[in-house]
Amino acid sequence: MNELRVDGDSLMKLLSELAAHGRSPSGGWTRPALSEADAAARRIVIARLAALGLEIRHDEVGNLRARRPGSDGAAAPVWTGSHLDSVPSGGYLDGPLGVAGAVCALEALARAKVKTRRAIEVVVFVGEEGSRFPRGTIGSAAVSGELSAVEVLALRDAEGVSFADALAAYRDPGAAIPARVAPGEVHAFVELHVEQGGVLEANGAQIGAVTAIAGLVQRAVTFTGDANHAGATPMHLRRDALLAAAEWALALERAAREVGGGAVATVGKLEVFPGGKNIIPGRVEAICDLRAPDAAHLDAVDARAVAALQHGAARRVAVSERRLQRVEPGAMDERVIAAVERAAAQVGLRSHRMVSGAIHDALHMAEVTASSMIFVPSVGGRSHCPEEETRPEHLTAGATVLAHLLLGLAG
Ligand code: HGY
Ligand code: MN
Ligand code: MN
Repeated sequence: MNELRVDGDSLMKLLSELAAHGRSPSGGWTRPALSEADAAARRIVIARLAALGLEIRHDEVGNLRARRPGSDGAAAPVWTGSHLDSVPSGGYLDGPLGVAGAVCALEALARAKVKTRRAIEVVVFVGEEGSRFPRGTIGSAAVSGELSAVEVLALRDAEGVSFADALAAYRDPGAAIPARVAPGEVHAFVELHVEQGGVLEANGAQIGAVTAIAGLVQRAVTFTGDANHAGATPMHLRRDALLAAAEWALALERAAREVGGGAVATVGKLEVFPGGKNIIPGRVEAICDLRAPDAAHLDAVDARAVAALQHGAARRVAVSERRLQRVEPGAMDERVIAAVERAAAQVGLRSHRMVSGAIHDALHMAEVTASSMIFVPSVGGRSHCPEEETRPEHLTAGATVLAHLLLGLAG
């Protein structure tokens, strides 16, 4: 059914409508989970899906669940979707492409007058980025059961606002359905997403078929020294919290390079207190983000990160740390990976099998159903920054592959 094609203009128009919410004065997009910008973008998606006649529901943690019925009501549905929340000053495609692509893929199925045997559900997962609340992939972790709804609703942001109170921003009408999905309740899951790296560009491929997703550990560390006068305190008397943190960050870089196997380490968030230009830093709050494609390398880089905290002692700086999150790496399902490759071939596109270094909701969905992802190339391999971009023809190609894949999986 080669006439099954997504309308590229409609996809770009929907992406720009979503991008109108959450523009950041510092450039890019800042759309925290459950913020008014997040809720506004979600209402646009609801309107488009309702116009297609889908049954619109929401679950107890705020995941949106829009259902296109199939001819066999007893058959487990196929799910597709992604997230709308962003990192601070991020891009406009990370998340929204998977949501807008799903909307446009279902519009293409409707235009082609396709009735599938299985229902298809479009899911907008809440709080994937972990930028507002202490952890990420919140909505999909509630679906897989890694988090209970009670645990999610009790999460608090930096201002002390509970997830439960923030959820009111969505103003979802009616009763919520349970978030937890048991294995077998969903036939398959597929997420369309920008690659966020440079592998597809380097291989000249338009479509990525994701075989596995890296795991992650995030730790919050506090370095406590002495705030003191920058001019009157001799170097040998200092307990400089920032220098201890700096040595730790450099030790993390060494650890990732030496552990290898695709391990990476980042200190993306670091705050200096009291923060005066003429005060020796008394306290530093830092968060590290460690990733690896398999548990052994993730354990190795995490162990090195914890061991490197002893740098503080050499400077008489006290160090305390707590783990914020650990997400296990996960393999995607061969049946769905092959279906991605078939769908790409159906529309004449070259696909490339690859591992995702970024975390996605598909990682939790893989715990309850056969899952994989469709990647499209990121220009210059850039993401989580205002420069995030993908060529329109690749965006449309990815959504068209999704339409063919959904038709194939839903039967
Ligand atoms: O951090 C990640 O990999 C994803 O963007 N949340
Ligand atoms: Mn992201
Ligand atoms: Mn994402």
